Formats: sequence, C-alpha cells, structure tokens
Amino acid sequence: MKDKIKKELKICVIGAGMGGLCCALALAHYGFENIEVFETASNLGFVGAGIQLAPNMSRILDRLGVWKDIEKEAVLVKETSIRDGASDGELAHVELDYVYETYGYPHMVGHRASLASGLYNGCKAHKVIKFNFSTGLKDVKSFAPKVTFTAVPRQGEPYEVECDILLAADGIKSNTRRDMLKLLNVSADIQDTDQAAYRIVLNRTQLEHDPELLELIDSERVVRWIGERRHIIAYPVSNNTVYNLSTTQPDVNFAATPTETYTTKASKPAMLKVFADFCPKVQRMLNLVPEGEVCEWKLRVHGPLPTWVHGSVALVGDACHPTLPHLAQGAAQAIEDAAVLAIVLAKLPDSSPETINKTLRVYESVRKERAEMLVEWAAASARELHLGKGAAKEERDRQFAELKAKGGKARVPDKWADADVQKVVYGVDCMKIAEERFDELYRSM
Ligand SMILES: Cc1cc2nc3c(=O)[nH]c(=O)nc-3n(C[C@H](O)[C@H](O)[C@H](O)COP(=O)(O)OP(=O)(O)OC[C@H]3O[C@@H](n4cnc5c(N)ncnc54)[C@H](O)[C@@H]3O)c2cc1C
Ligand SMILES: *[C@@H]1O[C@H](CO)[C@@H](O)[C@H](O)[C@H]1NC(C)=O
Ligand SMILES: *[C@@H]1O[C@H](CO)[C@@H](O)[C@H](O)[C@H]1NC(C)=O
Ligand SMILES: *[C@@H]1O[C@H](CO)[C@@H](O)[C@H](O)[C@H]1NC(C)=O
Ligand SMILES: *[C@@H]1O[C@H](CO)[C@@H](O)[C@H](O)[C@H]1NC(C)=O
Ligand SMILES: *[C@@H]1O[C@H](CO)[C@@H](O)[C@H](O)[C@H]1NC(C)=O
Ligand SMILES: CC(=O)N[C@H]1CO[C@H](CO)[C@@H](O)[C@@H]1O
Ligand SMILES: CC(=O)N[C@H]1CO[C@H](CO)[C@@H](O)[C@@H]1O
Repeated sequence: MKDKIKKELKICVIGAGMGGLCCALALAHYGFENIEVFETASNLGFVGAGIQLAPNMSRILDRLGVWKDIEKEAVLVKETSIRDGASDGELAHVELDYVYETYGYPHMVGHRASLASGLYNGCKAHKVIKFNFSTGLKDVKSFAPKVTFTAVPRQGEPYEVECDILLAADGIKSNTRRDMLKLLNVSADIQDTDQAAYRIVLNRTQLEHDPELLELIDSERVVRWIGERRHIIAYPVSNNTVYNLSTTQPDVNFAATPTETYTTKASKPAMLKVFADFCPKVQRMLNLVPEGEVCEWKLRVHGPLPTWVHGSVALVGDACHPTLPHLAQGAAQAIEDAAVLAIVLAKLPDSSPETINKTLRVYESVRKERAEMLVEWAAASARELHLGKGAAKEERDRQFAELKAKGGKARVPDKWADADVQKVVYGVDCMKIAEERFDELYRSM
C-alpha cells in the first residue's frame, strides 16, 4: 500500500532554493517517485556568498547522502571572537571545538554555491525528480482535493499543472503564501526591519600583502565586530581562499527602489561612512571592495503566520518563516522543514486529501513553534549586539566580561555563540521527533 502511494502521488515543489532542493531530495530519498520542481530562474542562482553549516543541518545532509561532497569544500570553525568594532578589543572568545564532540558534526562554514550544488547533484542522482527551470508559479487555483496552479514559462504560454501535494519553497516573496492567506482572509505583510546588509567577498590575492588580514583568511575563526546599530560577521570560506564579510546596519543608505531580490548596487563612500568609526583592520578590508561592486541587501522578515498549511499545500523555508541572518539558521531551518516533510509524507496512511491535509499539519506542528522561536531569537540577538550607550549596553558588556572571566563558559550575548542556544538549535533532532511523534500527532489532528 505505502509503495503504491509513493509511486502514484504527484508532488510539485515550487522553488529550487535550499528549501525546495532539499524537499525534492528528501522525498526521493524516502521513496517518492513522482516529483516535479518548478523554478522561476533559468538555473540555480547562488552566487558568491558564504553560508554557515551548522551541525544539525550537516546531519540531515549526511542522512540524505550529500554531506561528504559539501564538507570537502567547507572550512572548519574552531572558535569565534566577538570584538568591539571601534577598538578591535576582544569582548568574548568562544571555543567551538566542543560542538563536534557534543553534536557529532563540526561547525563549518561553506560556500552557498557548494551547498546548493551538493543538493542539486543529489537530486540529479534520483531519476524520479524532474526539474522545470524558467517556469514560475503565478497563482494557486485550487488547494484541494487536487492542487492546481498556473505555471508561467519564460517562453510560451502559461499552463495549468495539477498535483496531489504542493510544497511551496518559493522564498520570502512567496506567491503561494499570498494566495493561501488571501483565501484565509488573513493579512500578514512582509515587515521591514530597518536593517540592511552589505555582502563582501575578498580573495586571497587582495589580502596577501597585509599580514593582519592574511591571518584572518588563514584562521578557523568566525569574527563578529559589533557597534551601535551595526555589526560585521566574517569568516574564511572555500578552503580558506576567500574571506567573507557580511555587515548589518540601518537601511538609511538603501536605494529607494531595490530590485526584486531586495538587493541594490550601493555606494562605496556610503559604506565606508557607515563603518567610519570601526578599527583600521575593518577599514582596510572595506577599502578593498572595488568601486561599483558594493552590494547591499535589505533585510525583511514576516510576522508569524496563522498556519503554514491549507488543503494539500504546505509552505516551506523563507516562504513561511523568513528570518534575520544573525543566527545563521535560515537555510538550516528550510532544510529541517524539508526533511520533516519527507518523513511525515512517507508515513501517509492513505492518499485521500483529508489524510494529506492532516499529515501536512503534523509537519506544521513539529516545525512551526521551533522555527518561529529561532526567528525571534535572531531578532533579539541583533537588538542586543546593536545596543548604543546606556544601561542595557552596560549590562551586556558586563556579561561579556563575565564570559571572559569564566573562560568562555557563561551566557553569550551573541546568541549564535551561546552554548544554551546551540543546545536548542543543534541539539534537537527534528527528523527523530517527526519519526517518533507522528502517530500521536496524527491522531490529534
Ligand atoms: C544577508 C543574508 C545572510 C544569510 N546568511 C545565512 C547563513 O549564514 N546561514 C543560513 O542558514 N541562512 C542564511 N540566510 C538565509 C537563507 O539564505 C535563507 O533562509 C534560505 O536561503 C531560505 O531558503 P528557501 O529555499 O526557503 O528560499 P530561497 O533561497 O529564497 O529560494 C526560493 C526560490 O524560489 C524561487 N521562486 C520564487 N518565487 C517563485 C515562483 N513563484 N515560482 C517558482 N519559483 C519561485 C526563487 O527564484 C528561489 O530560487 C541569509 C540570508 C540573508 C538575507
Ligand atoms: C558571508 O557571511 C554571511 C553571514 O553568515 C552570509 O550569510 C553571507 O551570505 C556571506 N556573504 C558573502 C558575500 O559571502
Ligand atoms: C516543463 O515545462 C514545459 C513547458 O514549459 C512543459 O511542457 C513540461 O511538461 C514541463 N515539465 C514538467 C516536468 O512539468
Ligand atoms: C473569507 O472572506 C470571504 C468574503 O468575506 C468569505 O466568503 C469566506 O468564507 C472567508 N473565508 C474564510 C476562510 O474565513
Ligand atoms: C581577486 O579580486 C580582485 C578584485 O575583485 C580581482 O581583480 C582578481 O582577479 C581576483 N583574483 C582572483 C585570483 O580571483
Ligand atoms: C585545500 O587547501 C589545502 C592547502 O592549500 C590543500 O592541500 C587541499 O587540497 C585543498 N582542498 C581542496 C578540496 O581543494
Ligand atoms: C549533529 C547532531 O546530530 N546533533 C544532535 C542533534 O540532536 C540530537 C538529539 O538531541 C543529538 O543526539 C545530536 O547529537
Ligand atoms: C481538504 C481538507 O481536508 N482540508 C482541511 C485541512 O485542515 C483544515 C484545518 O486546519 C481544515 O479547515 C480543512 O478543511
């Protein structure tokens, strides 16, 4: 019976980002045989950006058979250093070696493209996954009993697609979410966070002449420089050949009309001005960015949605829980969504729309609270890191001092580096939870 369901159910995945690729891969891994992926872009569009590979993400990728290849190009993170942006003085130093011993996988950083191509190659090894690039979902016509949507190819006429289950990993601007909320009469708009980010990649040749900068690219360290309303996080990627910086600052310089992806070409003098009071080491790195290659992102989030599921449609990843990058968990959470979806769908007792609906709601109940908590933590971390003069900052700095006195073993105001936060983020095996709790949760739906 089960195998018959897996053979017959047609599952469409919207979006070939981290969430969509991982959905397709995980479904194939769990034996589904009819999977179609629709992606607006003509190819995988992950250019020059780094990504943190947290242990519980690596574990999922390993179970899906793609971790070894991704790991080859990744860089180990042994330690993190949180520093005062202006003086470069170290506020906290946290060893991350313990992560491997505790969670079974190390904390690594990698290149977004190598994670995406690892997932994509994993997908291609499964003949049951069909990709339809250059084709976007315009709108969802029906959420149940069958799902139908309009697909718009870049060339040619729009056409209707029918499927049994639709998994929408169509990102922060999800059309599927828009249509789902419309049907539910809920308005939930994208929230402006007033934060923007510069993303900077420096290569070895650019840093070679400067011993202090060379030391950074050769390290196994994530550095965070913090200041009022701003910070920079930086680490080496691609086998220490590239040094990656990502900043966060108020979005006051952000061009009025960002592109579809919320990115804009930004001005180098404006960028230098934002970090003008940061230390010389930071200034020298920012100065290496060629004029005309400064790229700024607007950071947006979304309030918690009332639901991620309607009929036989479920939202995945940024479509339902876009997050600020400060916990470095956006992609990891999309991948957790995908893995849990595949596990619960593989347990479908039958293929009726009611059963599909209940099963998708099991996915939601395993995932929603956790993902939304991490979204809130990422926002809270930024508030704490970006404090300006005042009592709150004094308390934070007292905590940094205590952390230092205790050799890195105390609460870390930067949640990303806090052992108790890591215990929740890395120490929860959502696939295991989905396996173990499915029957109980399904009955309660
Ligand atoms: C500055 C910044 C830094 C970040 N750093 C990290 C990090 O270090 N670690 C981490 O884990 N995460 C990080 N993230 C977050 C991470 O990039 C996202 O959370 C993650 O990529 C979400 O994956 P997704 O598949 O849900 O969405 P996306 O990656 O946005 O993918 C959506 C895909 O769907 C396609 N699509 C959209 N609409 C349609 C449609 N209608 N039809 C068909 N296709 C469509 C898009 O073209 C895209 O390919 C960062 C984000 C930002 C902004
Ligand atoms: C660099 O690091 C940040 C923070 O982890 C990451 O999200 C971003 O994609 C990277 N940017 C670049 C330009 O590599
Ligand atoms: C992909 O799109 C083309 C037209 O855009 C369509 O003919 C084809 O059936 C689609 N393939 C899949 C697998 O959906
Ligand atoms: C949404 O509103 C419309 C019109 O007001 C109504 O017909 C419909 O039943 C509502 N749907 C839900 C799910 O509440
Ligand atoms: C390094 O970056 C500079 C500036 O962007 C570029 O001119 C140069 O070709 C790059 N070198 C390598 C080896 O990639
Ligand atoms: C990474 O760099 C080291 C030292 O330069 C080299 O020995 C190793 O082969 C490289 N690994 C890959 C996967 O390129
Ligand atoms: C990487 C990894 O597997 N980390 C942990 C994830 O959560 C489970 C359950 O708590 C742990 O046993 C793993 O070590
Ligand atoms: C088709 C179907 O069974 N839809 C149901 C899915 O679950 C919601 C509750 O969350 C019901 O309202 C729908 O009727």
